[in-house]
Amino acid sequence: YSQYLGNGYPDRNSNPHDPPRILITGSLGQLGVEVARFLRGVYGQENVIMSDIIKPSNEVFNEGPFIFADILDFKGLQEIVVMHRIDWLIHFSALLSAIGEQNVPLAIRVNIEGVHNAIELAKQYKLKIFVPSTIGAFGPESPRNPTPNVAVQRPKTIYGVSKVHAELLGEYYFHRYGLDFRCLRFPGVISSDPPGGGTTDYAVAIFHDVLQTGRFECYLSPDTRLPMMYIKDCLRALWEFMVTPSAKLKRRVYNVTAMSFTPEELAAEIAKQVPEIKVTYRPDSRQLIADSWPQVFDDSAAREDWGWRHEYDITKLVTAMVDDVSRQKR
Ligand code: AKB
Repeated sequence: YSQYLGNGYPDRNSNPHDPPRILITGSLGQLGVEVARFLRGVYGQENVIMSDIIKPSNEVFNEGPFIFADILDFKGLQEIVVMHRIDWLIHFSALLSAIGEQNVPLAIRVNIEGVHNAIELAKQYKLKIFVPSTIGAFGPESPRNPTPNVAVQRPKTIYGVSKVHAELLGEYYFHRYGLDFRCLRFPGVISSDPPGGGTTDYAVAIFHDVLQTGRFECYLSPDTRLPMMYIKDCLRALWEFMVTPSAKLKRRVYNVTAMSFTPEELAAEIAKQVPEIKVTYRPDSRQLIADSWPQVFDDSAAREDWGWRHEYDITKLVTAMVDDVSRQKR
């Protein structure tokens, strides 16, 4: 009857396995597949369980455990944690910045109700929990160049509002219940997997379009500077942060980044490797979002406290992406 006894679940739930058993929610988004591959490489295929409410490709399904999990179904999540003996929860389910504006009620459910469930679940079962935040958790009143770890946060998207909420709720659960909540504010993450519904997505789409057609129409103006990071740096940041002993962390939420560039600068760098590309600019509503976000992200706290170092600058990023996307198209 332990489940009826309030907060205290049996001790065996609080003895994490070695290696940890990890559940990834929303794992078919931009980061999930890559994070699962990375963590399976470290902890073993069977110990990393991908989940989502949509159907995976055969390739993803055959790579390791995949289950259905609806982040809005708390009982279903409890069952998964119990039956799969989960130790870490990596909570990716979220509607991103641009798509969130198109369906605010859904974004509130997925991003806010979803994070309530994830954090409460982690508390009940003593899971270590990672929730990504974003440059989008800042707004026009925040210092934009650079944006320090602690600054005014008045985001103007529902995505940003939900991420500030997640940061604060996670910190609250840490102080109130000792929950091992960890959160990185990521910049735009660039990988060959298609993102969906973000404002920084242009920096991925440009590679696919120019390698296929030689052309790209950018929905941001040429001088829109945003912080960015290559997927390999993102995966390493997440993992290094997760394995840092709690005592070393001076905070639960850290800015991380690798570089900042504008569409024009990225196009110029790509042109060094893919000659005769043509990039045109037609800003749309995503411009307003980008104009309210940090231009340069100050991640010195992550560098000092747990040794964060990026590896990919813009030149290395472009070489890697041209290679990744060309291989995908072959
Ligand atoms: C988005 O553009 O919405 C995301 C992000 C920066 O959080 N990629």
